[in-house]
Amino acid sequence: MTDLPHSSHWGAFSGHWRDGTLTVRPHPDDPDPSPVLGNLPAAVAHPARVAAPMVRRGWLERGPGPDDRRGRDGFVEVGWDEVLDRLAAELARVRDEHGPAAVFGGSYGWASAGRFHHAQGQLHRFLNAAIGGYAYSVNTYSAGAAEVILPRVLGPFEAVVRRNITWEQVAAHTDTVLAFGGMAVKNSAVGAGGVSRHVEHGAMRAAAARGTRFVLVGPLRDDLPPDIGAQWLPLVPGTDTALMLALAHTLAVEGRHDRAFLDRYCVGWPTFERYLLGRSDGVAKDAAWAAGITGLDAAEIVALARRIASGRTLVTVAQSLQRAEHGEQPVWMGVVLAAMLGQIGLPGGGYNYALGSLAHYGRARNAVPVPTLRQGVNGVRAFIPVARIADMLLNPGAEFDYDGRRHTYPDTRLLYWVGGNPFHHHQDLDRLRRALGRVDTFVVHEPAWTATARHADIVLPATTTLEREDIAAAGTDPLMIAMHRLAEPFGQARDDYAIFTALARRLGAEEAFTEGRDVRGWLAHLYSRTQKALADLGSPAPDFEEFWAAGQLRLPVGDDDGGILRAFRDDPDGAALPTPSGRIEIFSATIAGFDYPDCPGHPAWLPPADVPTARYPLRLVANQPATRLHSQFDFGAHSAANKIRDREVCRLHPGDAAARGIADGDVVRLVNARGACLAAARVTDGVRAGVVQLPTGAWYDPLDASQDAPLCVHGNPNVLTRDVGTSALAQGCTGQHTVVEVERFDGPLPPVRAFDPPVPVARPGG
Ligand code: PGD
Repeated sequence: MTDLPHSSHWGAFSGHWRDGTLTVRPHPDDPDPSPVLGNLPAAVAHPARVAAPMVRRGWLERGPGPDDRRGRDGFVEVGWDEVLDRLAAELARVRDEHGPAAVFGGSYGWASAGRFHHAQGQLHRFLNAAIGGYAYSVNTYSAGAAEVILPRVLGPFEAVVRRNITWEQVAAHTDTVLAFGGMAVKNSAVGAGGVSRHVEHGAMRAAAARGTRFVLVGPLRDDLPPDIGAQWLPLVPGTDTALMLALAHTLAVEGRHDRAFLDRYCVGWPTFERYLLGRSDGVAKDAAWAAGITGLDAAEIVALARRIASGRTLVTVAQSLQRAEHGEQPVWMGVVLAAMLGQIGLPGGGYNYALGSLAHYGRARNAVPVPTLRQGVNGVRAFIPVARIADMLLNPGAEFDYDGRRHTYPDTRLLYWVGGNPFHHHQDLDRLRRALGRVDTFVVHEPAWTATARHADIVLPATTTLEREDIAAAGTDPLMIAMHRLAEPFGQARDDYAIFTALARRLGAEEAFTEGRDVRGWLAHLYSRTQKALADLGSPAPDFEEFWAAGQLRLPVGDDDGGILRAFRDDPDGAALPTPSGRIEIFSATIAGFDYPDCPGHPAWLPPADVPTARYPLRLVANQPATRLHSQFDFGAHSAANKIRDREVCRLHPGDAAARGIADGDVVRLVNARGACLAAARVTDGVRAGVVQLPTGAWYDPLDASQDAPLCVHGNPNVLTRDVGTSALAQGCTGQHTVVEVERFDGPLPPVRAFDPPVPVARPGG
């Protein structure tokens, strides 16, 4: 059978059926396809798929209301008409009795590639059209701290991250890439909306071949590829700000900083310099001071400072660094360090937050807009910083700080989740379980029985992209892909769009939601915006049918002008940045005015509260997985093949393993004050001593859901992580780090049941 084009967040591909099996092939132009494509074929008909609408027995029996049995109750299979009638009635009840702010539709998550069927976009559009809006969330789990601090001190997130340094510039100009947190290829293999060519590893190789020196600062050696000759500085996790300060100190005392740049384009250097040199607090932030915090050698720190001052240097800060306590500080201090070198705005130099953290960064932008689905107007103003979800549910009406203001948590009665997996992305999962017990109704559309679906009251089976038509496109990828349908819907699964259309009909909002279009009608409509922009540019602008038949369309690429981060250097007053002062804010009067002890007016070393103890002596790094995107298709072949005895793999240093009698391949138990999980040990010197690394994404699998803080037998690190914000400024996710003990698990090994679907129970009274 013919190959049909399709796409995913981790790569464009085509699929065809042979002997009843779906075979997936990477896009032929992709020089470095992601092995994660190997997870897709299993999605078509895996037992973990949700086959029919299901309603929690207790919700059917007693109706909406708080219930701590969520996650431990049985599910009753219910027909589509009945479940849609019940859900529409419940949405109307909550809207009428409590107002739309009582519906939380933030529904964070990566969902799937495809501009039309994007799950959150569909949900938001539906809630706006059908009930007048919803309480929402701001920012992301990826970049919660950076999204708030960067616009205040340097420029808009998009300008700093996406429209800044390109990989071509690195390969052509950069002498030293100082990569805090590295630039792991597993992360840049992913880009929301789809990636047609994976270029990052090739660009790093080309740069290294020309002579670029890569310096990896971080506890894990494989956060830069092995074949680019990187220098590895394995510092203590979470101490990058101290290292940056010491580099800055050496630059300052040796007069290697660019005073002219600091005077012309920055504000606050004198105040910061007093702190750096110890004049304001009596502590000089010198290399010896930082050595005691970071575990690095003081002479090595001084040598690194001299090196970065000696040529074109690019400072990058990986997203992971700010997904931690005081996560704003390394992002801001990276800006200050680069400002001291005076190269912000020069090709291949300066500062590019998160270069190498996603496939969108370091690439040229398209010259035409890609299709987007309008979401309508949200009539509700109540919001939360995204990672404060459990706080919101546990403390309705309580006040919280965010970015200089006090806000109030809405009183959530109905929680609606599509395209995300809080039991993957949130921290302190036992607390999340308790928080979910507080709402009246929890609705989830899911292709698969994730733990989130298992905690819902109403579970509606959703199609995957493989089962529907869509358009894949991203603003920094030149290929727009016609995603053809590769499989029939699994069981009774429906598209999110079809589910919302049926609900909108029941709520009298069908026309407002659908605008009279079916799926094909929407795809052609969304495509027409790009088609018109192409025609306006004089580029080939095929009509929708031609695009669909061709399977892809190459979009023209815009000029690489570097945007405001290049242009500011030419301003006659040196004050052209969109910060309050127009300059790079080394000291921010605005942030100082907020008076937050955990985020003062200039970057600073703020010792963390969550540090190793005698009981929990190891530092856990809970980072992004290499074998799947987040938790998606964890049952797929590639993810499964990389587990050991069905468990996620954690890595630890030989010294730490030997001290605990742990051998490579042993099943271990990771434990701390919040919970425990099993994992399989990989013993390696690629991890700093004192550190254990367990990636996110293994589906939460409680041994006994009736217990508090049950053991997760599969290896989900978010049973261990802390549910606290980065600071009062950004309130971002801090899931990257915590402390644990690790011990060999010698008990009988409980089976992994995360992928077994619940067995339907009888209807109450039935
Ligand atoms: P995914 O596994 O991508 O995780 O968290 P996120 O919730 O995005 O979840 C997407 C879900 O959507 C899947 O269950 C999938 O089946 C479902 N889905 C996909 N397509 C569709 C669709 O079309 N319709 C419907 N209804 N459902 C669909 C990711 C988040 O985790 C992120 S972005 C980051 S950066 C964070 N990283 C960390 C971390 O570094 N460390 C820790 N400890 N925790 C983290 N959590 C965060």
